[in-house]
Amino acid sequence: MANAPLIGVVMGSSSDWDVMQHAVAILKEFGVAHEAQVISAHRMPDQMFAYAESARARGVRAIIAGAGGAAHLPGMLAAKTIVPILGVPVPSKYLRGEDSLLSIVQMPKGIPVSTFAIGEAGAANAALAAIAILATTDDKLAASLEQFRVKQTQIAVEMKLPV
Ligand code: RP5
Repeated sequence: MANAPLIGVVMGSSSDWDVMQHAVAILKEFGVAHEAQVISAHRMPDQMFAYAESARARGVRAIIAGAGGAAHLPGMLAAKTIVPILGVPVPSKYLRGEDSLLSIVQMPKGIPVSTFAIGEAGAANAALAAIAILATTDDKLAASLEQFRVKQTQIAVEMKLPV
């Protein structure tokens, strides 16, 4: 059970991977046990419900869900589980992800989905937020997150301009 996934990363299509890999990269960097798979809300509704219904009992503490277009995956997962859902709007072909963003962020009252920026930054930040959730009860992970911030600050402080 030591390697049972604490964070689930799901996406509506393999075409979302270019964006969602940035969430997985952060989870790997912090050594957080995770799983990643395609679950399409409209093409795999039964599997989507089964995933959401079993997540909490399997020990999953947060689910990062990315989708594009009429992006109902995060909201429908949230409808079926109390495990926190972190929604990532994936850029879409015609509306550049503004459709994805609005689909995910505009949840009606009662079923929350935490919504992140469109694209790569959103995927990475969703993973950092998932880690922050785990860090509330994991001091080692909290220290790693603090260290990540320190390193990031150092990089910004050392930035040089070509002038
Ligand atoms: C959504 O439709 C997926 O999340 C993806 O962003 C988008 C396009 O899917 P594909 O046609 O590339 O499979 O369900």
